[in-house]
Amino acid sequence: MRNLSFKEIEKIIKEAKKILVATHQGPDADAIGSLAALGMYFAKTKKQNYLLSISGVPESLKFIPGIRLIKSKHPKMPYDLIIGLDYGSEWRLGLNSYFKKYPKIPILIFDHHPVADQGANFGVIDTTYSSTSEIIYDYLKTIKFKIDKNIAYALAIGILTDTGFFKYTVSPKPLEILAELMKEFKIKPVEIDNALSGQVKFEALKLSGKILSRTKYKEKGNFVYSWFKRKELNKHHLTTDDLRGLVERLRNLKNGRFALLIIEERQNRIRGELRSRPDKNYNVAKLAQKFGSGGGHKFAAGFRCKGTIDSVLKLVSKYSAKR
Ligand SMILES: [Mn+2]
Repeated sequence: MRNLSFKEIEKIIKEAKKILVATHQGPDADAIGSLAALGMYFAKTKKQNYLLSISGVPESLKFIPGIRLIKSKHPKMPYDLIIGLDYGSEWRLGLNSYFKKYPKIPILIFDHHPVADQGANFGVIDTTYSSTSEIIYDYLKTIKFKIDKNIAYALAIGILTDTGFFKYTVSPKPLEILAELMKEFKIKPVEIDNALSGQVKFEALKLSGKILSRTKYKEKGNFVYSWFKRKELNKHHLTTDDLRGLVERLRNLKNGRFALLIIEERQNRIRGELRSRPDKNYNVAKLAQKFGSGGGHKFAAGFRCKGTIDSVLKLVSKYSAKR
């Protein structure tokens, strides 16, 4: 993996005739925001492109401009260049069979996750960025591309959500960028907050209450946790997207060094969500990595594995007990 300047990246993009842009499975607002923004940039510069989010666009993110350009199926033909966004590990792009079919396509990356197994040839991997959307903003600014209101809006959503509306950032830079977008394009963070957080379904709120009432403190490992099963969601016609923010409620607890939410996706299939905070200073990304398919950031990470709610709980307390 070769780190490139934005000028070098501009050249690579210019030289590619057609570009496949992909973001990670189970996309969040930064993944979709940066993907949509690049798509709108390519539309304006008349660059042939294919925008891919293998898990589609979650219902809650369908207000982001440009999402109608995003597809959820592998393209049928080879591209000159693949751009990977925000993905941390290669498998999270969901492109394995495409990579096998076309192994020679170079991969350009824009990512603010730590260097891991991204499998990229070149690009930007830089954890000092708050979000991939902030990297894209910097890129477009550096190459002097004039962004429009829709691109500004998509990037603002990524920056706002990945910084938790500036709660997680130690750098003033994302805040300065947002201030610029607000001045120039009349972007309103409160509108974005309402669109993201103000659409909770009645049944989702009630089920969240039930799940939160199961919360326990685990002494071995010193953490708090709760759990739910996909079946419970199905019963109320809900998706995991309807319950987002739940693990943040656990993180807000005074107790424990970190919070764990265990989700039984189907029999013998578990997803874990992990959160910590700067004042608790526990690196959940390192913990998630012990599960092989896990990864993320220092204070927000996740993993998938085989097992039951109980067996995963035991593993997490074992991994976190010895430091
Ligand atoms: Mn991100």
